[in-house]
Amino acid sequence: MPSNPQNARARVSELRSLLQRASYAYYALDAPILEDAVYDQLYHELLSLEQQYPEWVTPDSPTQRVGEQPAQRFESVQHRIPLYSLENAFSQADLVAWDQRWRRLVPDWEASVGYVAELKIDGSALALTYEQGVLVRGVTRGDGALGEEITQNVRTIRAIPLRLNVQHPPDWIEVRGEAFLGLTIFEQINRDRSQSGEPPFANPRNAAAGTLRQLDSRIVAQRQLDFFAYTLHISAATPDLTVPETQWQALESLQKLGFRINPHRRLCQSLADLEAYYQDWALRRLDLPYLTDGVVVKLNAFDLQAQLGFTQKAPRWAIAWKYPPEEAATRVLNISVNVGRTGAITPVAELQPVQLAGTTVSRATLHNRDRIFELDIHIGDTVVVRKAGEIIPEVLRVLPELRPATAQSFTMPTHCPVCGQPVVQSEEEAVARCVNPVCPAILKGVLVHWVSRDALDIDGVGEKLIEQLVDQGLVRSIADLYDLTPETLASLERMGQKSARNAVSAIAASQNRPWSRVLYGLGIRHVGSVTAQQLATAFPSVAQLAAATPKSIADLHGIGPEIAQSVYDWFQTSRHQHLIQRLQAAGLQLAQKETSDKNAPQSLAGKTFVLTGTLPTLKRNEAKALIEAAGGKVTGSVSQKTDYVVVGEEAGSKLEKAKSLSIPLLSEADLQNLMK
Ligand code: 0OW
Repeated sequence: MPSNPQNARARVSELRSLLQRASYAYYALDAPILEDAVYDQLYHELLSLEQQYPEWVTPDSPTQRVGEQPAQRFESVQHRIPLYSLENAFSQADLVAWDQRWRRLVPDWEASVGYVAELKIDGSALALTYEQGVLVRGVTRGDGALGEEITQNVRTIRAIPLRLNVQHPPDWIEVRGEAFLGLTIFEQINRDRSQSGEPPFANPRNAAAGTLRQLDSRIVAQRQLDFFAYTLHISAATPDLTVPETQWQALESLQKLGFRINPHRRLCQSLADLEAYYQDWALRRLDLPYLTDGVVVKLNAFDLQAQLGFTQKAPRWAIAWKYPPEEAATRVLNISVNVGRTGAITPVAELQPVQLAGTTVSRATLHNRDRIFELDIHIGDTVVVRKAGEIIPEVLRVLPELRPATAQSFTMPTHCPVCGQPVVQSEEEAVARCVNPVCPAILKGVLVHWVSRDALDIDGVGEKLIEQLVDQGLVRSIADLYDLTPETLASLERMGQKSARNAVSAIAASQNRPWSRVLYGLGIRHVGSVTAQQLATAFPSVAQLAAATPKSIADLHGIGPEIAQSVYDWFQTSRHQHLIQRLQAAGLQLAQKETSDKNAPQSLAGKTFVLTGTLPTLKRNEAKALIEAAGGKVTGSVSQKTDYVVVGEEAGSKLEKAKSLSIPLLSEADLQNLMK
């Protein structure tokens, strides 16, 4: 840590430029120059220097990404250049028709024409403005003419540079691209949302759009939005940057400026090339870590684009060649209601099983009463269901012309179907809830959450066993799990002596799970696994957290007032206080253990790992934590930069990829040896 202000000043600008270069390498070049742990260490050094000398903070400092105060609302702003949408093609014939259409408009265009093919990212479009190289505004697409100014949310997206990566930036530049959520983080967000009783997002596109419009940028920061740039408007050339004359050059300039562009683009010389690209990616795209829904075809030459111009809604020189969405029609056999862990009562359509996106779909959530009303869905109706990627199937629409005379309308129950208590229909949310704290359905949900992988991770205690334990009154709270004996369990259906003993020992073993897992397992509303980790670090024991005020919790980085109030209220409830005492008596970890990881040998420093399949003893996130504690890095996809692939049972396409790139394979035991 530098001693005097001069050295400190030099250190601050040195750190800033290194962190900026590291972000550029990581996001724009996909070629990291710093390990995450080193980046974080330097980041925190800069943060503490800026806290020491606040007058030195500049808006483009990497520490200035998350705003502290939620916005009240977003301003509407006019796009300087309309943010057009795209005309759609659904077949090769449509593509040919588009090609003939634009050619008729420029009959004297003799030059050979290049097309740029880009994967169509299924996210939410954004327009970014930079002045003198610094990000000054981020705006949603809106209706194409008017968008919402969401700069403070855009700043939290790590793939979007706060400062352009060139010495001589243009006075003004506008960059457009797609903000999106990767499939892994999307599923984690939905797991967290259903744990905290919020309805899941139907697909990553809605999740991205919804996140961008979040008023609290701390929540946006937790969602880890990503971004691919694809359009560049520039005021004038600079010593670093010529004005691009083609889309291909524009993409290369965007990368040079520090933006992430999709690596799977292809320069095509004919419709046959485009067809080949479209077919190449029809299946390969399903292995990508993000959703795509087509191919965007653009005429490469900007002078040709200028000649063709735009229709009312879209450019004449581009088209979106869509992949057929996974849709199918099927019958609604029944509509039942599911009472979730937090009492949320959600209608579910029981369907005639149908094949969709490679899986058999027999249920689809109907979300809530409003959705039922919108769809006007009846029992017996034929509906169209859709599954984009591995996302939960959704009912798109009813086919009323196929409604049978025997169709029955559905109304939400006024009393909980499980415990009979009246249902509370909150007005601000569309969700109906059972509020009976000892409703068996809620208790089952609480227990399923407690034994789940990211909570206490208790193998051998699944939903079926929990159903029996609750229905037979053997378990009335989480703590009762720790009083179960093998004899009690062996008397239940499908439970032999051996599985009874295994279940009891698995329950006992969960006493060693860390405090953060216990906190997450308690199922406090709005406390997902990430928030639980933060709270457990800031309040290393249950006593400290139980004594905390809403303000001291809300002051934590990234924790909003809503989460803080929910945590505070939970600990005020006597039933919860009693539960904590019983869990303490049962030997659960209600305080942070001193981890030895701090001085774990950095035996894996600089090595990148990919995990695939189910490992014999380590859970996925435990293996990840061990590798990172030893200085290694874990990524989601196999590439040239992967040093090792750790292979478990039922390893998938990542194993094939590793073999094709002849990347060394490790078993869990090999990994443990490597770390010694
Ligand atoms: N989603 C995409 C994508 C893309 C723009 C340029 C002018 C009109 C469309 O991956 N790769 N390229 C473009 O080019 N647009 C895209 O998405 C559009 C933007 C607005 C609606 C779609 O999301």
